[in-house]
Amino acid sequence: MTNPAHIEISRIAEDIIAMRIRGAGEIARSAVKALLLAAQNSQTDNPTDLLEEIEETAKLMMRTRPTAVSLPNGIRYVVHRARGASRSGASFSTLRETTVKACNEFIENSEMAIEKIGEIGARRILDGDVLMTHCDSSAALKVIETAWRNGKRLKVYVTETRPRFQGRITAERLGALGIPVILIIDSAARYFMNEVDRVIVGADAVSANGAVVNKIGTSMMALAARESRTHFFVAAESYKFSPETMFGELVKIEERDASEVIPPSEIKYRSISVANPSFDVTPPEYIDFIITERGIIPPQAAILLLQQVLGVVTPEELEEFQTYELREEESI
Ligand code: RUB
Repeated sequence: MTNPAHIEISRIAEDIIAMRIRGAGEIARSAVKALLLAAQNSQTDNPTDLLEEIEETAKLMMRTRPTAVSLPNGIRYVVHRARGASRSGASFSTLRETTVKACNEFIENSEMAIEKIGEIGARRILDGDVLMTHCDSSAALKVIETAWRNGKRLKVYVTETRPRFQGRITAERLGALGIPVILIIDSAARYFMNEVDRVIVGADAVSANGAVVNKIGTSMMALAARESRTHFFVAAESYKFSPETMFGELVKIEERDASEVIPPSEIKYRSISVANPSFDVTPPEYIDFIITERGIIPPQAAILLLQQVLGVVTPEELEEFQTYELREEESI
């Protein structure tokens, strides 16, 4: 690789894999940033070669982490436009401009979406609320932060989120704003649930039936919330909704390395193995509503959001939307 941008692009891919870049929204923005780097720093002057470089970068990003649907959605947002320009005979500079514009648009829209979710979601948080959250979600935190900045007094239970302890990041972020935080172990969620008014979490993917894929442990928290009649909210930008699930595909749940759970040297017997799924699925009936940048929807309306926002209504249109085989087995 002679182009210095390629080094930066590989670094982004490695950082996503190693979770130095993490959280569904940030993963998508970083992958799109890689496409931006590829377009801006291309050393060719030929539109066909440029499109190839963009698609190669897209494929590299698609191989990083499988669950966050924001990643393929963000990549498609850009590649779809680049391909369209290329099909209509765009010159090198037009193709580059179109791609750069699409990348910037996606990144800006996604940042604006989080702000909007904060604004909308904060209206559903009441003064004096006791909240609970899991993992580290920018969208969920924005709701809490906005409510707090609007003068609502809050207390937030934050689960540490084994095995990677993203809950510590959340505790730090909320703590830095002066919000009272109680850091608890994951298995203490039910113990405290009766005290909690609202649980708010983020999402890596929302399927067409309104099921939410989020950090492992979310569904257990939803179960405990339902049992104690505690509201359960999800904060998710519309680019986390999965068009593939409209046509029967399942969201792939990432299985991470066993060493995240226990060092292999500490496993004494060969009959012991470790399972480390990184996400789980919360069924729609456990979710009160999903806060999107377009408004609050019941989870059952996920299908409508997919149809309206993404304009995907038939398998043929999905194929067009997919733009190319990004989801081939070896890439995820
Ligand atoms: C992060 C996680 C977050 C969602 C939403 O998992 O499950 O709740 O990605 O985050 P990981 P955001 O740490 O494995 O990436 O709202 O920031 O997109």
